[in-house]
Amino acid sequence: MGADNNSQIRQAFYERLAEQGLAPLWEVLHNLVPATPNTACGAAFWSYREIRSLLMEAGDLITAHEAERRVLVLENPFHRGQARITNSLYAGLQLIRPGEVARAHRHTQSALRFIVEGDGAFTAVDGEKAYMERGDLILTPPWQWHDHGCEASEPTVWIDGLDLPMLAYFAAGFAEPGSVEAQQTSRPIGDSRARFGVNMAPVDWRPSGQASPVFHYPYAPARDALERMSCAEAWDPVHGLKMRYLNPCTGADALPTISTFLQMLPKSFRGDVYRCTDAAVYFVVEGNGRTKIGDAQTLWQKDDIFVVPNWAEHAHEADSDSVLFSFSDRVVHEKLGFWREQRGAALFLD
Ligand code: GTQ
Repeated sequence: MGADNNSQIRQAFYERLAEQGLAPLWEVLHNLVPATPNTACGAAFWSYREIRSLLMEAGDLITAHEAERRVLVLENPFHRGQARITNSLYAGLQLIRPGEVARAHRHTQSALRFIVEGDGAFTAVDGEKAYMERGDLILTPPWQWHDHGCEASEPTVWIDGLDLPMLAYFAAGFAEPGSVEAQQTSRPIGDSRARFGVNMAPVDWRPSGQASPVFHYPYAPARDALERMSCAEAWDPVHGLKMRYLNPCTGADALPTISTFLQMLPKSFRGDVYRCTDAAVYFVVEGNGRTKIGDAQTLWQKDDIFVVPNWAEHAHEADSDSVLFSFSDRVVHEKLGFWREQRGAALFLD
């Protein structure tokens, strides 16, 4: 009776506080300062094989011109209606049909493209075109003009990864439409790679800005690097062989807000349990297997997309030689000093 009375008095007090723009911290303290990360993000999975026809249908319903970007957003069911795949990142599948152009624009958000199918589409970034093939990674650093087009006879599909929710959180997004559909190129194809992509840089050049001056990371040399490394059989018990795409001129992550990775898991790999503070989006470039996430497991095969949430205990297993591309906001956690990881088979017993 006394307790009820007390709670009624408190409630009345809270209402008077609210009128003054005040709230009692003690009611929410443990949610605000949780012992371990609290995330709305949950595990999610898309079978490319199952959703491809919907993307092609979108191609019949709307032109790239009308849509500006013809994209099906990969919306995490745990973030329904929020156009995000994790707390901080957006992802989508973009379709460009032969002859189409997705018009030039620029924004302060960083973007990556990872090519799923089609050879012969291009992205132009700040005056330089790159032709894209399956498995290539293309970066659009903040505030750089970019347009996409397809000169091939087959449609091209890629995964878009952007830091849209992050910039929305900071309310720091700016965008500007281009004055033309496709930008004029001012440098030949391969120019940035020639200048910055072979472990050299022009003699008096100094980095300005944080993004990599190389914006096209082709699959073939990355795949070859993993293949060569695999000969040493120094597999990491959690990650197999996992490489991070870097800005070759600074050694930092290739984008200022999104980390990007390519990893190889050999046939029969059974990874140790692991968790880390960044939630990651995975794309299966090659192979098949499963990722155990908490008590559940995600079965994956070539072209599938899945999410491992923040601080979720997980372990990768491969049934055939597999290559996974992934991206996350790890670089931000690291820069700000709160990235954490934990390894070990005991984790699931917590
Ligand atoms: O290609 O610039 O999926 O601005 C979402 C927003 C792609 C792009 C998206 C964008 C883009």
